[in-house]
Parts: sequence; structure tokens; C-alpha cells
Amino acid sequence: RPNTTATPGRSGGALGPCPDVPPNLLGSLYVEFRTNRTLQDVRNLVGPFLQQGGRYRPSSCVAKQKVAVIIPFRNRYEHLTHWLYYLHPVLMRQQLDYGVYVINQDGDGVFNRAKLMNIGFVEALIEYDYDCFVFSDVDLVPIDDRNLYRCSDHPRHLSVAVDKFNFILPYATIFGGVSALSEQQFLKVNGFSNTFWGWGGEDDDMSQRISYRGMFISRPDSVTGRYKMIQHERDSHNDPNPRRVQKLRETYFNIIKDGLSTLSYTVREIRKDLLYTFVTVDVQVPA
Ligand code: BGN
Repeated sequence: RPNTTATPGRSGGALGPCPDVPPNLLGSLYVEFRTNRTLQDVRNLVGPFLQQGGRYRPSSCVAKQKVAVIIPFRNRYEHLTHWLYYLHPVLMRQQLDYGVYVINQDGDGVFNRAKLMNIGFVEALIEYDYDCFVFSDVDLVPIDDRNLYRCSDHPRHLSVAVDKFNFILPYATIFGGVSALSEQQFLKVNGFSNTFWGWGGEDDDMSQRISYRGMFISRPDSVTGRYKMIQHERDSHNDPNPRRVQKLRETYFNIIKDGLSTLSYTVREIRKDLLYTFVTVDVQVPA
């Protein structure tokens, strides 16, 4: 009797699913930011494995998740270079079907990290059927590749042990740095608030949205979740937002009134580099 069921990964070139635990992870990694690297160095190194726009998918199996990695950005090319140098190989070893989206705030008005991340979510989905969104600061590099850039049953906070905070979680509800939400989780909280202008609080607002919508924050353990932060001076046009503490008292009422459902912006340019998709946007800074 002929066997008519397809054998995953063997028959007719059809690929089987990637294993739950990626087989080629290294564990803890050596990471340093003293070496001067250029984007061209990184292109030469990892470019051969990538498609335009910083896209990759494993060739030997079907990835568990389709992940858009979204980086809110303005004028931090040196950090971006280190980030790409370290993250591309990690994400490849993690066997993800992924794309890297750098969302660049146009002009020099007050920075809005959370709105840039909402824009990244929308723009990435226009391009491809992503099911998981990892939001990452450009200055955070994981020092353990077992910290999978994937989504879980609950929104996941990945940067739990950052060297700047002596490798400990500063407070229990923190959600800043690097975090991952599935499309469903992100829609359930109406994305991030668009109204946190300047530094601070937008991640705490997301943390509250998550709990008000009945979800929890999932995290790796504090060894797997170790990160190195690239040291830098404070950015201009991103001073601490004096309204942030008051705004955090209003999250509950603002979830439906302020987020993906009210997101408004203009794309100025989409540029495909081999290492990333660079989306320059006008975020409509208030006068
Ligand atoms: C917190 C900031 C977060 C930031 C972490 C780590 C606020 C809200 C008022 C208390 N929260 O204090 O946005 O991610 O520090 O730097 O400022």
C-alpha cells in the first residue's frame, strides 16, 4: 500500500518545521563595542545570508514564527552598526523567519519612541504576514543567544538583566528595552500610546495596558536575559517627559482612546538596505 502522507522535511522538497529548541545556539556570547565597525563590514559578514531589507528565513526548516524586529531610531548609526553586527547572527541561529525594521523619526522635534513602534508594527504588516513583533532599543545587545526573539503566551520582556542596572531587574513591572508581543496581544492592548513625547513612561504605560487586559509579563531567567547596553550621552530633543507620571494614572481610560486605533503619521521614505528596512516617518510632533 503506497504511503500517501507527506513526510515533513523529506518529500518533494517540502520543509518540515524547525525544532522547538534551535540546535546551533552558543549560549553566552562575548560582546564588546570598542571595535570600530562599519555597515559595510557587517554587510560583508552577514549579507550573503540575507535578502534586501534585512530579511532572513532558515533554509532547512519552516520557522516557528515570523518575527518583525522593530527599532525606534534617530541618528544612532554607530549603535545600529553594533546592533546589526551582533543580532543578525543571533537571529539566524535562532532559526527565525525575520525582518529588521528601523523606524526613523524625521526632523528634530521631540522624540516619540512608542509611536515609532506602533508605526513599525503597521508598516511591517503591510510588507509581510508577521505574527510576532519584537521591539528593541538600538543600544541593547543580548549576551546570551538562548534568549529567543520570539513571542509567548503572554507579552514577553526580554531585556531583564542589563549591565547598566547591574544585571538585575530594576522593578517588577518594567517593560522597557526589548519586548515581544504577538499580533493578537498587540491588538488586544490597542498598541502603545502615541502621546508620550520625550523620555520615559511609555513602556510603563504598555505594562499597565497588558495587565488591564488580563495578561501577564513573561520573562526569561536572569542569566539567559543578560544584555549589554552601549554607553552614550543623553540624546537631544528627548528630555524626560514632565507629564509621564500623571499620564500613567490615566492609562486605564486611554487604552481605547489612544493607540493603534488613533495612529496618524506620514511615511517620508522607505529605503531597503541589505541589513534592514529603513522607514523615515513624520510623527506629527505637536507644535
Ligand atoms: C523608569 C521609566 C521607564 C524606563 C525605566 C528604565 C518612568 C515613569 C515615571 C516613574 N519610567 O523610571 O520609562 O524604561 O525607568 O530606564 O519614568
